[in-house]
This record gives sequence, structure tokens and C-alpha cells, in this order.
Amino acid sequence: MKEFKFPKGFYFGGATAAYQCEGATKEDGKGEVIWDKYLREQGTINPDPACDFYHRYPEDLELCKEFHINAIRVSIDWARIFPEGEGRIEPRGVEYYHKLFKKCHEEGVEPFVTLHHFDTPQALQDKGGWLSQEMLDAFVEYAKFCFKEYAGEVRYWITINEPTSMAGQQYVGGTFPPAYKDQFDKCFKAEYNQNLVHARIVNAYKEAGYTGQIGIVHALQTVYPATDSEGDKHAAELKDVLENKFYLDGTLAGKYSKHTLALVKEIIDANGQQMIDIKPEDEKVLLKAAKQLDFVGVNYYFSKFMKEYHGDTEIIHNGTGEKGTDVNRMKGVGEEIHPKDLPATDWDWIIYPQGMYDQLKRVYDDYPLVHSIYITENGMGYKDKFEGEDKIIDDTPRIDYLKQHMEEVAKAIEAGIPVNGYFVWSLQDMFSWTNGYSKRYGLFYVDFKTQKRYAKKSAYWYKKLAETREIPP
Ligand code: BGP
Repeated sequence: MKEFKFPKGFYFGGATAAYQCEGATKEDGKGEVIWDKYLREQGTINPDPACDFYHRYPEDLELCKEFHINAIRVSIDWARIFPEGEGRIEPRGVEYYHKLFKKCHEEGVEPFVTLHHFDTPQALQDKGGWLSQEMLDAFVEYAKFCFKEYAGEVRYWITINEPTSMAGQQYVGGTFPPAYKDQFDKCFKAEYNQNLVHARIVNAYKEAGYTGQIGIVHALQTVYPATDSEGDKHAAELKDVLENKFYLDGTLAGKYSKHTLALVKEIIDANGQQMIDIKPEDEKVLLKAAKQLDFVGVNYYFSKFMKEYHGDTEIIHNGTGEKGTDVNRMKGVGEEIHPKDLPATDWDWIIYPQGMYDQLKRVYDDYPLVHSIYITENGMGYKDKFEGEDKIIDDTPRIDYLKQHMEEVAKAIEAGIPVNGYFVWSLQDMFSWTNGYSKRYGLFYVDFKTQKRYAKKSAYWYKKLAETREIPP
């Protein structure tokens, strides 16, 4: 990979999400989101002050400039603007994002702005969340409001971040509020509704004639069979449809293939639940949006290896960073296994850079409407150690991880796949939704007591990459 240079204009970004970094959850009239109540009840993670991005965004954006980071992913916390999710508008919330975007531009950092990054307003969750028409309609109104309000400041919009994580963890995995388990039918119904509302928003953006770009961000974990056996291959297909393909078909092709729907039905049937309705009029909306979609964002962290499995669902989430504690077996889908020769993070995320290339190739080859891709998240959770003001935080394993994955991005570009930017998750340390403050991802270390930022070794590595557009050793 010696000769490779990333193209001019390539974005070297850092990613954040409002609820994970802003803190200030009760400030300036902000309404409650699903995490406020849930985290309070769990008593494990305090979302305040997180890394206090609400007040310290100027400093973080200045750091971006200093480190040649020319783009940032931020999200708007819906309940800062519409505290009840719909209706009444909170001007202080509206103003905050104006200030944030203004500062981005002052520092030469392009904002990629997500409308929904896991933080559904509680008032709308109470009405049924992704399963309720009211929430979907309110989402369209909130999106239209943002487009109009921030039109001159935001050129890149993202409708939804990782709808698969949202629906999967809300209805099957049980780690996102309201934390239901094993409800595959509701999970697919939520997925269906997310695809549809995403399409409505894309169509509304285009109909209004805005000149920016609009896309969606998918968490794509590449799924491989553990062996060549037919059973394992089928388990991999089922897992892929649950986590990737139902979304890819809906948002990038604008149509669910017969094969996709057959696999969805197989999963729902195996769990003794009711198959969802697919309405032809909805597919018209999906197709219109897929044809107008400007880009797709790919979040890639790990791959999965599947074995056939015929028992009941058993999911144990490794939220502690104690290696080897994760269990994932799903009825009607399959069992995730960990091949012995592959490394993993302390949270059991299998490190497999090749999966990044395979996924990019799949998205580009299988979905011909796709013409622009961003890696919107990639990074490594690590227990960084702070050893004093005068010592640099040595996160060499993270540098290795980033380097190996950047090499796969470079390989994809060389193969003609249009990847136009890359965002490290995360720009600075913040908390992890289900793992708390000890799972750090940032290029910048945050002392959560003083809120002071310290550049880690990886920040200097990334700076060199962004400066030279070549992957440093
Ligand atoms: C993605 C989310 C991010 C972030 C990241 C790391 O799914 O979009 O918000 O949390 O994953 O995940 P985790 O915090 O679970 O390690």
C-alpha cells in the first residue's frame, strides 16, 4: 500500500453523537429522550456532563483544525428543538446548533449532520416510537424544520444513524430503551417504518430543491458462515438479512427482493410471530428516494461468523470489557462464534479489516444506485491509560486498528469503489451507550473530571494521515 494517496477533497473526519457527548441534558429547555429515563432507572451511566460538548464544542473544533481534521459528524438532539418531539419549538436549542455549525465553518470543518442518532424523544416513544405513525410523521416535520432552518449551514444531512442497531437493540437485543427482547416481528416492523420514513424525508428534501446532499448511515457488520456447511451458510444469510440486507434493500434499492422477504418470514415464523405487511405504495416511496439518495454512510467495526443454531434465543451483552463474556444465539437465525485465530477487542468485537472491504464491495456491486460512500464510523474501543500530563497516551493498538482499516478503504478506492471520506469514531472520548465511560474511542483523551482534552498518540498519527493523504506507518 506504499504508493497510495487519498484523493484531494477526501474528508478525514471525526465522529460524535449529540447524546453521547453534549451533556447538558437538562439545559436550555431540552426535552427528555429515551435514554434519560432508562439510564436513570439503570443507575449505571450518568449522561451528564459526558464530554461537555454542549459548552466545549469551540475547543474541540479548534483541535480539529489543528489536527487537519476537515469534517465532523455531529447529530441534532431532536428534543433540544422540539422538547416533546413535535409541536412547541425551543428557540435556545435551535440557536445552539446555529452556533455549532457557525464554529465548524470558522474552523474549516465540514459538518455532516445526523437527524436521529438513537435519541428518540421520550414523548414520542410513549406513543409507540418507531411503531407509531405519529412518531413517523413528527420525524418528517422535525426534519423539514431543520432543513429550512439550517439550509445555509449544512451541506451534508444524514436521516438516521444505524437504524439496525436501534430496532435490533430495542426489540431483540434488549440493550436500548425500552429494551424488549425476542420481538422479531416488531423489530422488522420498526425496520420497515425506518426505511419508509427515511425515504419520505429524502423525498421531501429533494422536492424542496435544496442543493446539499442527503444520505443514511448503516451499521454494516459483514457476516460470514463459520464453515462451509449448508446450515452455517444459511445462518449467515439469515443474520445478514436481519442486520444488513433488509435495510440495504429498502434504502439503496428501493425494493425488497423476494429472497430478502422469504428470509424475513423464516425468522419471524421460527419465532411464532406474525409476518409484517409490505405495501406496494410504500415501495414507490422507497424507490423514489433510493434514486435520489446522494450517499450512503457505512459504519464498520467488526465482522460476524455464524453457526447454525436451533435453540431458544440467548443474548448476553459484554458491557464490561471482560473478554469472552459475549453470547449471541438467536432462535430462527443462528449463533455467533469467535474464530480462534482472529483478534477481538475487550468487548468481544472481532477485528477483521477485510470485512470492511468486503462490505464496501457488496454495497457497491449489489446496489447499482449507489454512487457515493462515506465511512461514517470506524474505530476501536480501548481502555486508554492516562499516565500524567507530561506523558503521551499510548494507544498503539488503536493506531494498528485504524491503519489496517484505512488500508482496506484505500484498497476499495483503488478497486473503483467511490469512498469519499472517513470518520474515526470517535473524535474525543465520550460515553458508550451500553458500556459507559470506560470504553474509550477518542483521538483525544478526555479527563471526565476536569474535561481537559489530551491528544493521544493516534491523534498525531491521524494528523499525519490527513496532512499527507498517505497512510503513515
Ligand atoms: C455505533 C454508534 C455510536 C457508538 C459506536 C460505538 O453503533 O453509532 O454512537 O456508540 O457504535 O459503539 P459502543 O459505544 O457500543 O462501543
